[in-house]
Amino acid sequence: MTNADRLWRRIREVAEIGRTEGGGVARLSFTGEERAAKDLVASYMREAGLEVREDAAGNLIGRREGSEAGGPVVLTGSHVDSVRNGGDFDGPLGVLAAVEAAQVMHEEGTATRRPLEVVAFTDEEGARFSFGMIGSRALAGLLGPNDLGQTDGDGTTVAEAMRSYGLDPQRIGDAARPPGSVAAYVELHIEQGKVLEDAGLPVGVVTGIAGPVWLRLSFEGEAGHAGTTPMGAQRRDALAAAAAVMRLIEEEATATGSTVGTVGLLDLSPGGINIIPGRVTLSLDLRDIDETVRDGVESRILEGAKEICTGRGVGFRVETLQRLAPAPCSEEARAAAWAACEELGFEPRELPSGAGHDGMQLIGLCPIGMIFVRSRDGISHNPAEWSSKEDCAAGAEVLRRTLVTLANR
Ligand code: HGY
Ligand code: MN
Ligand code: MN
Repeated sequence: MTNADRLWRRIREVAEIGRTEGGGVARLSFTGEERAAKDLVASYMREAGLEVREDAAGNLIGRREGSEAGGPVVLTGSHVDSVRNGGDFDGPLGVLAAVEAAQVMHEEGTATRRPLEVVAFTDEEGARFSFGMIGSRALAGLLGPNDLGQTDGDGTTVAEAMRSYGLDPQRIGDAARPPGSVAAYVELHIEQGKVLEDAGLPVGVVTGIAGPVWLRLSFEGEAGHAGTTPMGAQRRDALAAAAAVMRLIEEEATATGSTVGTVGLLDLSPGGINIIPGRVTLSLDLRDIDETVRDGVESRILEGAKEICTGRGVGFRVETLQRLAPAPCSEEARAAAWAACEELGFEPRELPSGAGHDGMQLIGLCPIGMIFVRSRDGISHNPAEWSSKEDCAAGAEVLRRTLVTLANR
């Protein structure tokens, strides 16, 4: 059985790496904080009897051999990078529960037919480059040396950050796993919503992952004197145009009842209390579990934005930063997790994931599964993010039993 105290101690230890003043965590990709967290997790992996290495994308991997030599591996894990002022559980819970599962198998001498690999993926969040899931994209063979030009706020590219971290971006293709080499990927993660809390349940089985589209919207107006420029046609106020588009985003996303639209980043220039904003860029994160619904909302927003900007004499440009299809969890993984919940006396509950996860990148490589742990008040990407020790241990035990089932298929 899962050692709840050991799992909880490790969660607390990792959470102290990159602690922010506000009590959150900041571990951006290819920084010292992500490096320190991976080094600590590597020490836990060795305690769990795993063979530890890092691949060409910086994914930290701990391997446990199966009774059958070779053959496809069952992969499990999550990430240890975070958003800029995130919580203690988003990512590390999945990595540490996977290490715990492997350690219990090691201690109890549980033989599995297939090998098991525990992974801490590089840069799931995309907080530094607005281009996330770098490690899982690379492992799925979706990234080459020419795909690493995205820049962070200081203008550093992914490739440059990799080099400073000791990786060779030219070799990122070496992280790719051959087709057929992975039997399944299963991740434990906090729900980051309120479904399980409202149902009074500690764990849930994920049916699928909503697909995010990330866009950068640019508005080109004309900086001008706030005092001498009359309201109306003479003003080409980029921020006023952007505000009208933000209102449209909220209206169109709300209208479907299932889509979510968020403007998380806003930048304006030149910036001054008495200057009409000349230039604005916004980020748009648009998601739905149904890709057709999501893309319909996207096209209505972009059509409306063009009309708004034309009417205001403001230029409008769109860049797509990432576009991911919703990813369904496999029947096999869902059934294995459902059975594990029943064995443990938890009422099985299925639910979709509004948040994106690394499994979305692996869906072309192998079937995926996800298990959720209850989040207090549904809060995440926030220092107040919290899951109880009991719920974390319950999720880890459901994960372990699910992994054993899939590794003996
Ligand atoms: O953005 C997401 O949904 C995830 O937390 N990376
Ligand atoms: Mn996460
Ligand atoms: Mn997250």
